[in-house]
Amino acid sequence: MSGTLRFILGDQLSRSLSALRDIDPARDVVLMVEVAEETTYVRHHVQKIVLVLAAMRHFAAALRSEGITVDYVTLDAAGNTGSFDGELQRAVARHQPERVVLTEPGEWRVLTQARGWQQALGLPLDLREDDRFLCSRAEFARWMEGRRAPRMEHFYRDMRRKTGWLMQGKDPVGGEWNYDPENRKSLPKGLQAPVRAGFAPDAITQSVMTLVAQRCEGAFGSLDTFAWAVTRTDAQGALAFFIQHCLPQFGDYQDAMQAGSPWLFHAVLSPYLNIGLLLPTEVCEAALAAWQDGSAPLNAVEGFIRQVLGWREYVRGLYLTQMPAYAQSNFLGARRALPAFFWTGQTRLRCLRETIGDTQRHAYAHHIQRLMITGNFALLAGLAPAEVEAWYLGVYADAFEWVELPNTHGMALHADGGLLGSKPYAASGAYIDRMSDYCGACAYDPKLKTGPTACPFNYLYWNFLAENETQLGRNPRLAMPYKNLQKMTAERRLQVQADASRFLASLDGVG
Ligand code: DLZ
Ligand code: SF4
Repeated sequence: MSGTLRFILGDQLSRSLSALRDIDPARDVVLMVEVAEETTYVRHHVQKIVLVLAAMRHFAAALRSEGITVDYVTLDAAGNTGSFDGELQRAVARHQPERVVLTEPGEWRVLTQARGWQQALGLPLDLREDDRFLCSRAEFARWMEGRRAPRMEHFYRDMRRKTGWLMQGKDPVGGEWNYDPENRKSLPKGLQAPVRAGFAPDAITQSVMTLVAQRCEGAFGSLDTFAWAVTRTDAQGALAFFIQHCLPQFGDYQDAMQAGSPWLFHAVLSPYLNIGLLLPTEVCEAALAAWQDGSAPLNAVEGFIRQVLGWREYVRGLYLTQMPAYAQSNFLGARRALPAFFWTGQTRLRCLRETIGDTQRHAYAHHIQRLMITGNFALLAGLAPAEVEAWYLGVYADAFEWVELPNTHGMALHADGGLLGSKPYAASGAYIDRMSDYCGACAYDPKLKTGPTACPFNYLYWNFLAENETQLGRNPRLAMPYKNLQKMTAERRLQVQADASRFLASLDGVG
């Protein structure tokens, strides 16, 4: 072959991808490979594996229907070496291309591998920027220059100015940049979230399900509830559903939690954005159009735009500029092993049982469940960041390290010492009781502060503050809780410590 080998990874399923832009169907070959290494580098949810592989197969079919030659290696293909390195080597031997083109992998682990491919293959490698993001790598690096305490809110405002989204001249529409204070309502009794039908697996997806069930025995979670979109058309359907049925109330109930309802009014578009079936610009433009035609209020649309234009771009920028050192920090010195119930869901703490149950059933939990239930628990219990991060990276359909790591390591665990968030998101049972319906049917009582039936989040919260006083005591955003800790009687402090020690010591046994 005298053309180019274009290697497309499982989260690069966009027709506008930089590696496909100048394709010559007469001379070039697209390479896509299903490899065991990508399914096992962390223990994955079985639905995440199926989502990626089924979407890859559908994307390959769409390229072929355009007349593009796709060399597609399935997980069970004879001779499959099980790794990107091995499969690229084999494909180069098969096709003898002039060069290889690849869009930069999103995960540091794979980017590092890719940087070695030119030498390993003895061929020119054109490693192109992933320009599906709204802020380029260089633009973010420039934005970071000279900032000692970078903050998402400042970045977000600059991105609003750059795109002109929700702007009136130099000012934000409505007078505020951020409507978060309006977005913290608990769910009124009787309010029903929209029913999501999901997408029934077609023959291609079903064959992936059979293959994955056979080959990925150690994977987590259930497969019989698989209902993800695996094509761009269906992902666009999911976007339309969100805009019409969920966006109007998305803002109001963004922080609310309800047993058995991981979706509520959330977009649930992150898996599609993160594997490339949808692009950030189109989802933002759809939300803006809903605001313009009056079908969704400003607090909802601004909240959504902030997630995609602000937060998503910001965490990626931080990841790219801070790796690989970022993953190594452990500001609070947290060392406890991940309790087994993160994998089984078997715990008496109902909020955790429900959140982990949602995760098992759907490879999804919404961001407040991830931050304020599992994340908050991991923070308060002092779980080792690397173990918690591997869990989040594996179990969520939308988790790729560039987005998962800053959210877990930085925002949830404060392991980066405050680079991402200015304070740890620590909360006691009162917050969970206010924002959810979990506590009513729990074995523990959120109103009790100490003793065997007290909500563990209550004493773990004070124990966490006491144990981390050296690191956190001077944080101005924690001034109030530390003042309250100081006011606590010695007797109460001892009780908190005793309750916390008993609970933590028995984590795997009693939970
Ligand atoms: C997540 C995933 C899985 C489970 N399997 C594959 C695969 O077999 N082939 C592939 O190209 N990509 C897969 N992926 C997505 C990759 O892990 C993802 O592209 C890289 O981590 C990005 O750096
Ligand atoms: Fe969770 Fe505590 Fe409420 Fe139980 S009482 S659901 S452990 S917050």
